[in-house]
This record gives sequence, C-alpha cells and structure tokens, in this order.
Amino acid sequence: MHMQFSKQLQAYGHWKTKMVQYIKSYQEWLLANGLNEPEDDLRTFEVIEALNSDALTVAFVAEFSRGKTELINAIFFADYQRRLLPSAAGRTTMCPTELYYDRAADKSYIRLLPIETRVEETTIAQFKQNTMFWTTIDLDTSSPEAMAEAFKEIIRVKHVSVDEAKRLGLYTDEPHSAGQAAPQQIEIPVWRHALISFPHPLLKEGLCVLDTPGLNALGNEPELTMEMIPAAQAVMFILAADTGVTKSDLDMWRHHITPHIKNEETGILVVLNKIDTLWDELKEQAAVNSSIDSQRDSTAKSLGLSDEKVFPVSAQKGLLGKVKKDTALLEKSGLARLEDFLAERVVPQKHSIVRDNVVTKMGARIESTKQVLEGRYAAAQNQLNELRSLSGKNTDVILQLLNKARDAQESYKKQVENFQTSRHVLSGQVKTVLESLSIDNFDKLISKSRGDMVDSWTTSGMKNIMKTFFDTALHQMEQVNWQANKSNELVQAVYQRFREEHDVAELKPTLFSTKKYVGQLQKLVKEAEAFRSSPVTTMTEQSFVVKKFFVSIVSHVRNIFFQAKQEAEGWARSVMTPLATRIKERKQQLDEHLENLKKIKSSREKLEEKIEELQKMSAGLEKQINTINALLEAVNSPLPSGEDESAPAKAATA
Ligand SMILES: Nc1nc2c(ncn2[C@@H]2O[C@H](COP(=O)(O)OP(=O)(O)O)[C@@H](O)[C@H]2O)c(=O)[nH]1
Ligand SMILES: [Mg+2]
Repeated sequence: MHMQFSKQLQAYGHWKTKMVQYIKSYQEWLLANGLNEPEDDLRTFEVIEALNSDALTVAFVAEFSRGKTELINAIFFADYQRRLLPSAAGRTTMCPTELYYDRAADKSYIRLLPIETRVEETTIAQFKQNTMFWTTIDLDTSSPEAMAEAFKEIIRVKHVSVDEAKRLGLYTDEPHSAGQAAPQQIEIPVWRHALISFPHPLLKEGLCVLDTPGLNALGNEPELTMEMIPAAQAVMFILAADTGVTKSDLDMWRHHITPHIKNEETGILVVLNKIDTLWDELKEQAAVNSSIDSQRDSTAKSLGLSDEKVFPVSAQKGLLGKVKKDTALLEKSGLARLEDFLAERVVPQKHSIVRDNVVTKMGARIESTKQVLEGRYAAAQNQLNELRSLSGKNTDVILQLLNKARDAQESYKKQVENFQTSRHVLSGQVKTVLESLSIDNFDKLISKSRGDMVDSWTTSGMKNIMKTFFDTALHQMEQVNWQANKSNELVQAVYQRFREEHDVAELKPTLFSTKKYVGQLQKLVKEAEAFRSSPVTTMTEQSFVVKKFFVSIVSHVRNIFFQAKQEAEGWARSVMTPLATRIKERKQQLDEHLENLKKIKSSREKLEEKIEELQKMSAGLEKQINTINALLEAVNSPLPSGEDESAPAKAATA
C-alpha cells in the first residue's frame, strides 16, 4: 500500500547515499594512491552532484476538476490527516506547482512567481536561478492547518482590465464574441508558478510532485508541456468517472501525453478517478463492479489502451480511508493498486536510469583503476620471478638483465614519442568537432529564425520556421557526428597501435557520439509539432503563445547543443588519459626495475630484501584489487528491496 511506495523510495534514497559514499571514498583513495587525474576528478564531482540533487518527479496532468490535487493529497500527503493542498469544486485557477524539499537550502517555503513575468522572454527555468524574482512565504511546518492555510495563496486570483489580460496572453476576444458583451474585468491568477519546499519524508527522499492546471487552459505555458512534463519520471493522466472522456480530455491526451508514450524514461499512468460516483448502496457490489469495469473499458478504448493500463480509483475516498484509518474504504478506493504501480515500476525505472548514468560515468574509470592495479601486480610478479631466478647466479647474469632493462627503457622512449605525435594529431581533429558545436553558430541560427518570425506571425508561417529551425539544428548535429566519427577512427587507430606496442589487450577507448542528442532533437521535433497543432496554439492569441513557444524551444535546443559541447570537451580531454596513465606506470616500473637490479649488483644481500619487498607489495595490491572489485559490484548492484535496506555495505576502502 502506501508504505510500499515510500519504502521503495527510501531504498532508492538509501542507494544514492551509499553510492555517494562509495564514490567519495574511491576518490579519496585515488588521491591517497596518486592515481587521480584532474579531468576525471571533475567528472566524479559531477556524478556526486547529480546523485545529491537527483529528484523523482511525478507530474499530474488533466483537465481542471478531474481530481489531480485531491489525488496528490491522497497518495502523498494523507499522513497530515487532512486535505493539504487546496482542492475545490469548479475551476480552481491554480498555477503549476512543484512540491519538493530544497535540500541545498534546507528550508521550508512557498515561492511564487508573479503572473506579470509572463511577458518576459526569460524561461521559468531561468527565473528559478534567482530567488529575487519570486515572492517567498515562510512555511510553518509545525501545523498542518497553518500549512494548508498558506497553500491557499497559490490559488489566489485578481481582477484586471481586458487590456492587461490580453497583454499577459490570458484573454482573447474570440470565445466571447458570440453574442456576449465583452467583460470589463477579467479574473486572472496572481501567480504564474509556485515552488513549495517542506520536509515531508517522501520529499526529503527526493520526490518532486508537479501539479498542473488544465493544459488546455488559456495561458498554458509551452515550457510546462515541452520541458517539465517530458522530464518527469511518471505522468499521471487523470479522467473522471462523472464526466467520462470528453473532447477536451481527448485533445489533451493526443497533444500532450501521447508524444511521450514511446519515451521509455517516462511512465504514463492513466487514472479513472471519482469511481465513488458509481457506488450505489442499493445495488449489489457485483453490479457496481461491473459498471466500473465497463467505464474502465470504454475509457481504455477511447484512448487506444488496454484495460489494465487504466486505474480506477476514488481519490476522495482513498484520502478519507487513510485519514479515518478505514481499511475497507481505502481498499475500495483502488488507491493501493496505483501506489503499488508507482512503487514497482516507477521507482526501479528511475533507479536503473540513474544507475546507468553512474555506471557510464564512473564504471570505465573504476575499470581503468582496476587495470592499473592489475598491471602493477603483474609487473611485481614478473620482477619477483626474475629476482628469484637470480639467487645463486653470478654477476654476469645480473649484467645481462641490466642490459635488457636499459634496452626496454630505450624502446619505451620511442613509444612515448609515438604517443605524443598521435595525441597531437588527435587534438587537431577534435578541434573541428568542437568548432561544429560552437554556440556562436547556434546563436546565429536563432537570430535568423527570429527575424523570419517577425514576418510570419501566424500558425502556418510558424510551421515553416520551426521546420527550417529543426532541420538546420539536426543537420548541424549530424555534421558534428560526422566529425566525431573521424575522431573516433583516429582514436581507435591510436589505441590499436598502443595495444600492440604495450601488450595491453584490454585497453579500449570511449568513443564520442551525438546519437543521444540527435534523439533528443527528434523527440523535441515531435513534441513541438504536437504542441503547435494543439487547440491552445490554434485558438489562443497567436503572438503570445507563438513567442513563448519559440523561446521555450530555442532554449531547449540550445541546451542540447550546450550539453553535447560539454560532453565533447570532456571527452576530448580524457580520451587519451588511460594511455597516458599506462605510460606513466610503465615508466615507473622500468625505473624501479633498473634501480633494483643496480642495487643487487652492488650488494648481493639486497636480493632477499627486494624479494621480500615485492612480496609485500603484491599482497597489498591484491587487497586493493579486492576493494575495487567490491566497488564495481556495488555500483552495478540492483536496488535493494525495501526489506533489507540496512544490508551492510560491501565495499570498504583499503
Ligand atoms: N466524488 C469525488 N469527487 C472528487 C474526487 N476527487 C476529487 N473530487 C472533487 O472534484 C473537485 C475537483 O478536485 P481537484 O482535486 O481540485 O481537481 P483538479 O482541478 O484536477 O486539481 C473537488 O470538488 C473534489 O472534491 C473523487 O475521487 N470522488
Ligand atoms: Mg488542482
């Protein structure tokens, strides 16, 4: 039931904390052993940052009055023993609200962005960077009543002139022109966006709940549909049994939800709420159940889903059941099945995405540390064997070995020269990759599209501009990929040669690809097209929505390029690091070996001493390799189930 989801989330939070500990101690251990590289350190820091700030977002999307807010109250906040967020009959003009816990600030607050900021070209994401733009209300978390009272602020409205409402893109003449007199004053929400931070256990574990007003509503922000909702782990689309599937529900489903269905990182849950309106005490339970089943069936059909994808629930009775501790009512509300789904699918899904990221970013590095240690171990073993074979032999043999060691040093020097040359060639090639990712080029493309837009401020003109914009962006990304492939070929050739010269069969380079970014762009193209053709853009005042739409898309695409560039830069800096490390290691081994032989040559007593030293070193290395293996295992391990979250950590630091 409810516990299931919180347990899973806790286990996930626990896993993240453990991961951060492992990675930190690994980092310290690298430093202590002189095995760290500055570029890698930076990436490690990024992984830790990402784990610390990671959030699991569940977004609630529906027409107004389907019970989004009630469902949020019932699923997440019933332990306050009351209705925490304001939910009321009729159209509540609530602004999009994000509930989370601000771990960095460690504070409870409500932050509200004034509706007037809608005219700015700044995105909400950018506004979030600066608290100055927001009105902050301190939240007294000691009393649920005081909290619920404070939350009422997010639904506050005010009356403004028609002109002002138009200026804010919250009013358009068309829908009212049918015989009605134009109103004098328009009711608009006071706030554009709300951020609420308070230390609820689930929120402290990294849950973020996004409550949205109806997306079809006038004043809908493209940023919400194009950025925030697609970024959520789970999107709950809510329908109500008392209204059935209306045309407006279907529009929202088609334009704002279905574009994400193929996106494997977002789970879509369809909820048929208010099934209590079908309950009837004069009917047999079986008859009630069959009427719920048949509505579930018809809901599924109209959305083109199979029945089991639709969860029939009663948010209201579920909340009541939880508050009154009425398990029979809670059971009947169907809420538990929905929560189980969140626990069993959504949390593990999120975990595997985050784990993959850790594995991608850290795995290769840890592997490479392991290989270095194994290399040291093998070198120590070789020396040991050689020294053991020396006991009882005459000075001639030692001299022979000394010569051999000197030769090895000579050929090593040549290899270093080769390596430096390849590195030089590669850095030239990589430069062209980075140039094709230049943000300057991108900004030129934007200012051109922006100029075009002034001339065609209509939906059909918009379509063409968007097409050109995306075509150019995609073309540029493919250009980058073409350059990246050339770099990859070069890198592979360098590695190939290195493997042959240095006898390190396992050394493989990481390659750079823009595939991920091309995919993101293509996804955005689809979302943009769905949004462009949605009722919001066709019905509401063109200039306003179009402008917002464009700002949102441009900042998104720019961000994709920016990330690609950052990844490419990081890759360029670190792609040769494993080879450089090997060379450094090899040099150290050759020097040590030569030094040992010299000492033994001058004093035969040294032989036993050196053998002992090497044995000790081998034992130490074996221990270190075990530590690394445990760390690798920990990074790759699945999410512990809620029950054994106290399982002891396997990896320890040596
Ligand atoms: N009968 C019934 N009413 C509900 C249920 N969930 C919500 N409501 C009512 O529907 C209205 C709108 O709910 P609200 O949560 O504000 O909807 P939102 O606009 O989607 O956030 C309120 O009057 C709620 O009390 C439910 O499960 N059953
Ligand atoms: Mg609501």
